[in-house]
Amino acid sequence: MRTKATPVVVFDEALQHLVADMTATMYEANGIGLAATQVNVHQQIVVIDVSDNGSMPQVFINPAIKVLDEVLHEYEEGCLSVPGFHETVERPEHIEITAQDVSGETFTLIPDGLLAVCIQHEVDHLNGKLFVDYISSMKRTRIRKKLEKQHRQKA
Ligand code: GNR
Ligand code: NI
Repeated sequence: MRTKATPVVVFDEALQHLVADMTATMYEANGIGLAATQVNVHQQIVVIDVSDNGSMPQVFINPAIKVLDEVLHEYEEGCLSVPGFHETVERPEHIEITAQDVSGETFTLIPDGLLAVCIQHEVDHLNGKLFVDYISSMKRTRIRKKLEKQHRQKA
């Protein structure tokens, strides 16, 4: 779960099978996304379906996120790898994602709403990060800043 995924370099039939397996696993688990990391494959592969009826599977291979501005958005996140735990996470709302599809074609899109949240959650998995670390580190930062501010005001 902590291993960093490496880029996919070969776009072959085995990759198509892996993507199909990951998509099935995501649906079986009633998840809206799955990173290869979660099935112990350490390659940069993400599948997502944020549609209401599980009819719009999307594949992101070698995804790269560009944050477009400083606007943050809060969302109550859960994770198949951290069952039973939910916590509000703050992430950039406006991002651009560049990735490759299963045949290696590069595409760019500006996701909104849940897709923007989910893709960031999944890219964290690829980097060996879980949303729980994220919140605790944010909470740590928030507390530290608060303490620093109090300290400054006393001085
Ligand atoms: O199914 C999932 N739901 C979810 C809800 C809010 C934010 C992120 C997610 S992803 C999660 C599936 C999962 O753990 N993917 O890594
Ligand atoms: Ni997750």
